Amino acid sequence: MLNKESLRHQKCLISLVFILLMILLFFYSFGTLCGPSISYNVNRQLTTITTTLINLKLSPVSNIQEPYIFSKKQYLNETRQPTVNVIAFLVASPTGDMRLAYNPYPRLRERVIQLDERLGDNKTADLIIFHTGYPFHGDVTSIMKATARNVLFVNVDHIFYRFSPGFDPHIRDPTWTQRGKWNYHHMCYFWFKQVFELKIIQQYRYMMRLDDDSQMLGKWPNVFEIIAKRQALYIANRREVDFDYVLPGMTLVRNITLAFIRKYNIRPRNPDMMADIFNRTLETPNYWNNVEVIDLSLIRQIEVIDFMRWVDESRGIFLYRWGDAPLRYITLALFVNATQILHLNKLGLGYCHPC
Ligand SMILES: Nc1nc2c(ncn2[C@@H]2O[C@H](COP(=O)(O)OP(=O)(O)O)[C@@H](O)[C@H]2O)c(=O)[nH]1
Ligand SMILES: *[C@@H]1O[C@H](CO)[C@@H](O)[C@H](O)[C@H]1NC(C)=O
Ligand SMILES: *[C@@H]1O[C@H](CO)[C@@H](O)[C@H](O)[C@H]1NC(C)=O
Ligand SMILES: *[C@@H]1O[C@H](CO)[C@@H](O)[C@H](O)[C@H]1NC(C)=O
Ligand SMILES: *[C@@H]1O[C@H](CO)[C@@H](O)[C@H](O)[C@H]1NC(C)=O
Ligand SMILES: *[C@@H]1O[C@H](CO)[C@@H](O)[C@H](O)[C@H]1NC(C)=O
Ligand SMILES: [Mg+2]
Repeated sequence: MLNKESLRHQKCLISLVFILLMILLFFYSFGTLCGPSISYNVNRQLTTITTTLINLKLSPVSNIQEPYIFSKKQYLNETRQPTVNVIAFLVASPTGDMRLAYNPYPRLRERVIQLDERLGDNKTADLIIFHTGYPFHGDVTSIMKATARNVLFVNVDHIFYRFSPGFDPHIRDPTWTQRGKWNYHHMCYFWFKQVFELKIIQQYRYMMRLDDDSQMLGKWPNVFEIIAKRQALYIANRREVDFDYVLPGMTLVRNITLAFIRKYNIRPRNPDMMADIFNRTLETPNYWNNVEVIDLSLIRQIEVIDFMRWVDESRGIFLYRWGDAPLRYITLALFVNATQILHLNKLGLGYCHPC
C-alpha cells in the first residue's frame, strides 16, 4: 500500500513529466511550422556538382518553390544522370476564358522531337516546360514519350501573374498589348527576372531558352559544351533594336541604367555595348533572346541581382513594356565583357523566329 508521502512524490513526478512533454511538443511544432515547408517536388534530386553547390550558398536569390512539378523521372520511373544543363520553354495552356483556346502542346511536341534531332548534346540536357494553366494528361505524356530527355512540367501560375512592387494594373492601361492586357509584360518579367528565382532552376549551371514559335536550323553542336569550354557567360542571337516611337518610354531605360551605374559606382565591363545603348537617339539595342544560352552563375552574382531588382522596382517593365531582350543586353553591357559573349552567327548556327 502507498503512503501519502510517496503518492505526493508520484504526483509531483507525473506533473513534471507532463510539463516537460508540453515543452517538447511546443518546440517540435514550432520547428515544423518555421522550418522549410515540405511540398510536392518530385524532382528533389541532389546534384553532386560542387560548383553548383557553392553558387547556391552564395546566391541570395529568393528560391521560390514551385508547387506543381510533374517530372518524367517520377512518372515513367526512369533514372537519368543528373545534368547541369537545361532547356527551357514557356507556354500557356488552353483556358476556358477564350472561345477558341489554342493548344500549344502538339506543336511543342514537334519542336522537342526536332530539338533531339538537331542539338548535338546526345539528349542529355533536361527539358523544363514552364507553363501557366493546366495541360491535359495526354499533352504531358505525349511530350514525355517523344524524347529520351528528362522532362519537367513546371506550373508557374503562382508567379507569372505578379507585377512589379507598387504597380497598379487596375488603374493603368498598357502602352502595348498582346494576348491579355498584361500578358506580354508578364512574359518579359518572367524571362528577365522571375525564371532565375525559381527553385527548380538553382540546380543547373547553363540554361538555354527556346520559344515554341521558333526553330533551330540545321544541326547544332553541343552549345552547352561550347559555352563551358570557352568559359563564356552568354551565347547571343542576332542584334535587333526597339524604337521609342513604337515603345514610348523605351529610352527611359537609360536613365535608370545611369542611376544604377552612379549609385553602385559600376565600371561597365562592355564599353562598346554601353555606347551602343547610349549613343542612339531613338533606338535601344537588344539581342533577340527568343534563343539564348546563359551561364546561370552570372545572374547569381549579387550585383546582377541588384540590377534586376533595380529594374523591377522602377516598374519600367509594366509602365513602358521594356522587353527582356533590351534588359538582357544592358545586363550584359554592365557585367559581361566581349570575350565572354559568343554569337550564334559567328558559330555558324541558324535560328528562325517566328517560324
Ligand atoms: N504562359 C504564357 N506564356 C506566354 C505568354 N505570352 C508569351 N508566352 C510564351 O513566351 C514566349 C514568347 O512569346 P511570344 O508571344 O512569341 O513573344 P514575341 O516572340 O516576343 O512576340 C513564347 O514561347 C510563348 O509561349 C503568356 O501570356 N503566358
Ligand atoms: C522504379 O524503378 C526502380 C528501379 O528501376 C524499382 O526498384 C522500383 O520498384 C520502381 N518503382 C515503381 C513504383 O515502379
Ligand atoms: C549518348 O547517350 C547514349 C545513351 O545514354 C550512350 O550510350 C552513348 O554512349 C552516348 N554517346 C556519346 C557520343 O556520348
Ligand atoms: C532621362 O534622362 C534624360 C537625359 O539625361 C533627361 O533629359 C530626362 O529628363 C530624364 N527623364 C526622366 C523621367 O528622368
Ligand atoms: C554607337 O556605338 C557603336 C558601338 O561602339 C558603334 O558601332 C556605332 O557606330 C555608334 N553609333 C553612333 C550613331 O555613334
Ligand atoms: C574578360 O574577362 C575575363 C575573365 O575576367 C578575362 O580573362 C578576359 O581577358 C576579359 N576580356 C576582355 C576583352 O576584357
Ligand atoms: Mg515569338
